[in-house]
Amino acid sequence: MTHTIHADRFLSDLRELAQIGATPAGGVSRPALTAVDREAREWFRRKVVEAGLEYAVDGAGNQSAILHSDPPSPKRILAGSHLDSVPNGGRFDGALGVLVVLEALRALKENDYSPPVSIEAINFTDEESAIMGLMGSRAMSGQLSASDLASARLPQSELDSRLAAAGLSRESMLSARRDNVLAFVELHIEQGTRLETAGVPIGVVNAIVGIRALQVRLFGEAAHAGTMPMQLRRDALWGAAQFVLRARELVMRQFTPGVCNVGIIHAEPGAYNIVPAQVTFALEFRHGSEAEMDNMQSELMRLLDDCARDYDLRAEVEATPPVVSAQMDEAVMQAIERAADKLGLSRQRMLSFAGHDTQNMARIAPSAMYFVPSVAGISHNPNELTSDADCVNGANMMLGTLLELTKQCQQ
Ligand code: HGY
Ligand code: MN
Ligand code: MN
Repeated sequence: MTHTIHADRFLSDLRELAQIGATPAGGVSRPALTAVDREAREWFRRKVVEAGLEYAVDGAGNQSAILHSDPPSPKRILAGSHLDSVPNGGRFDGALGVLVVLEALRALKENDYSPPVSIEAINFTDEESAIMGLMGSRAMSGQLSASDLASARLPQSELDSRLAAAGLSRESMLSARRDNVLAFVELHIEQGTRLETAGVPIGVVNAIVGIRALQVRLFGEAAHAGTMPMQLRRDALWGAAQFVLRARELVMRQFTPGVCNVGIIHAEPGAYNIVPAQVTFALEFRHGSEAEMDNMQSELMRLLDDCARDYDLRAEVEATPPVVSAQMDEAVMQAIERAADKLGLSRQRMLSFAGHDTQNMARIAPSAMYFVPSVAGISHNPNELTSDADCVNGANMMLGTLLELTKQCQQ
């Protein structure tokens, strides 16, 4: 049986979904469990029901579209990604990975294909860091704790209201662990330039970096910005600014290919004429090796102490839940590679510097993922773009990979 997806329908769904939370510059803004993310989730539920697939949602809000075996198998093959986005992000990050599975399951169902095991398309809750990042897959893999929720990246009252609005609770979040996953696979845009530069249409991910995120506070002293002599100031922003630039130098000099980022910074009390008394910033760093991440963390904290001392400041650091690096499963990678070979698509193995739900799923099932190219590597930006041809490749690859995985599960 030759299966192919319905490219027009698939691309039309991708465009339709991009209207939900659309931004003027052509991207999307769908922060996890806000009204616009809930609108996207409802859109997905309607598409699942229209396709005649079974719809389900777990205690963490992870949505499923299920193509059942006959009879429905207790163990399942899962595949998916996320519909939430970063603020002012692109319309492909996550969304493409959910829709390719929905389209693959629709095509299989329309071909009256009855899989040997039930197959689920998944939309994971809060993959981006609106709440904590990778929250839905953290819950499904049994790693989510009450303390993770207590150290979420938004006020606790906002967390509770977003959960309640989605029909969830802290208790339900902690009940979502699954132990019936036979294999997991995810398609994602590369969000980098390696595939485009190499002219290769498929990247087979063999490992995903670990990510650590710290909230840093530097405390100095508010003073009059006109009368306080420069040499007597305890300016918290001077310490923060020096840290940000020296952290960049340290990581580029000592920890390549690791990376670091300060994506949020806030000075208080925040006035033209007051020396900043306190600065809060979000520090994130990534590496493929946990041991190197440990070294990065101790060197960055040493640097922070030096910068605090230079301006007579006090530093406080609060960790948010880390994401551990993950190796991908060889058999699942080979299933992806067989699918690429059958489609005549060249491929290369590569490390992912973006975090993905797959690295959590790898804790409970053989997992792997594959990339399609991003134009100019642009992502987390409304100009994010993947060509229609590469999107259709991604969908046909998902169909082929799922067929390879069901064969593997029969053996
Ligand atoms: O930040 C990441 O790597 C992913 O986009 N959540
Ligand atoms: Mn992202
Ligand atoms: Mn993503």
